Amino acid sequence: MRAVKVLIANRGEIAVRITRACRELGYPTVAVYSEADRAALHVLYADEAMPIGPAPSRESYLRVDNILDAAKKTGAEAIHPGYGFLAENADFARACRDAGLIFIGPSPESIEAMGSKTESRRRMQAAGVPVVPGLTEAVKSFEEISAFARSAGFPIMIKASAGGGGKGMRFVERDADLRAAFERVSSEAESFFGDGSVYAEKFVPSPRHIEVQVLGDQHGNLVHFGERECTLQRRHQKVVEECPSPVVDAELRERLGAMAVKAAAAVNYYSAGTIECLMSPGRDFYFLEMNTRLQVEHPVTEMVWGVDLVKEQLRVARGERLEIRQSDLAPKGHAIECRIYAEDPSRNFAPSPGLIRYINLPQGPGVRNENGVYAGYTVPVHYDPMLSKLVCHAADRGEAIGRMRRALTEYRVEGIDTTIPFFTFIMNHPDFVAARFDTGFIDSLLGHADFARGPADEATVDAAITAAAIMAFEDSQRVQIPTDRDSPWKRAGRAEGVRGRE
Ligand code: MV4
Repeated sequence: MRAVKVLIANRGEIAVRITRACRELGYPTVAVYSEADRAALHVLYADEAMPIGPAPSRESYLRVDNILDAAKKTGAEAIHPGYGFLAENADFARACRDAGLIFIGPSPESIEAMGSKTESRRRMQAAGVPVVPGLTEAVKSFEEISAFARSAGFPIMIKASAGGGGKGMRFVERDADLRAAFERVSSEAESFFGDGSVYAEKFVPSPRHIEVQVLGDQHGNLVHFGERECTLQRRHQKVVEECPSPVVDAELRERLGAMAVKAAAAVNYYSAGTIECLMSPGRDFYFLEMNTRLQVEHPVTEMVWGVDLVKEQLRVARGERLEIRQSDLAPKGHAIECRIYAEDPSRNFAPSPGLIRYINLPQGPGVRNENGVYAGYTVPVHYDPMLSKLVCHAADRGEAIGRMRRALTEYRVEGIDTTIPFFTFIMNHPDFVAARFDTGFIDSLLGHADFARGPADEATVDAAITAAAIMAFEDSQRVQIPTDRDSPWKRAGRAEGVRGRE
């Protein structure tokens, strides 16, 4: 098929990642950038680059008119939205289509169907996909929520119909808290999403977040690439993802995959997408929501299942039929991803923007960096502070953890703080190694559990204790490099210490 010029309507590591896939297919690329991103890696890497506005996202990366104008000026024929920004904006997908451009993602209709939590729950229920027990229509009054709580029993979750990813939701444990929670979620939903409608679900205790990768073409063919374990989250932000899940066996994987394909088929899905589920400790799983885009954590699936999801997106966007058959697919090994953020874990993950004076990325067998920065680059304050993703793949989970520990020791960033020490701490935490965790694990470690209560200073104290633990652990791992100024005895002792660790 002839090459098409692709405009990547995103920034950072994912823009670089998409540019790579385009380059491998021989497609010319156009980067777009805000004034703050003039020297960003994705701009340097693309074949062409177009400015789309001032630093604030709402004046640049969210400006549909500026992005379409850049496509027109450069003769781009396709647009890849990446994730975040406009990736799940049905109006943007429609505007691309109306401008005669290929939107590298699903149809606007699929995006819309899955954009409303109540609509998606209704569609899933009709398709025979298990949903979290609860309402499938937005309530019209407090009395409806109260009636639901009485019939279902506490605890419940009140959620915004237009919400997702943890925004606009409240855990309610008792009747006395119900009205306040209902009013809070409604007003937050109105201000966040411009839609104050809410519904309720039965609370699923100690859940795991298990998500299933699907890929469809425009001819009704759909396959799945198994599950990802995304339970390790901090304040609803995924921090460590892995594939496969340590609690899913081949039989459960087959059931999860069948459910995901059925869910995607129910909205005539094509391109890459992810079905998010809650899984109870008893391994019951329930549809939570569908992400109608490529996900941040897609590389762990790619490394285990041997697929390039972005290339597949580019192919199906042009109308090509899937050549992959489900029977050809099987997972191999285990992959773990750590999201490297410009944040200081010893200061409660305070953002740490600024000039990267030096960076050394880990290498070696089974190590993949999805990186969006370089030495000399200044991390801007305007955007999500994720710098890159470190992904390690090995034959099994134990070896993948060991490889991640080794890779993290090689990872050096000078000039700003990063979350690297936090991952060293996690990779050595006995509960992580034993896969003994649920969605509250990280927040409880740091005292921010969504359902925990207690004064803020308790959380700060916990954060300080955790930071001290991270730093103490890091010191214990630090190799003492002998220096000429040291006495020969001290040098000998240190050298012995290093040898002793081998
Ligand atoms: C839930 C739940 C328990 N029961 N719904 C959080 C973000 C959004 N994806 C939905 N979330 C949850 N919904 C019911 N009925 C627990 C969570 C939840 C969670 C889910 C997945 C991963 C991390 C989480 C952290 C806190 C709460």
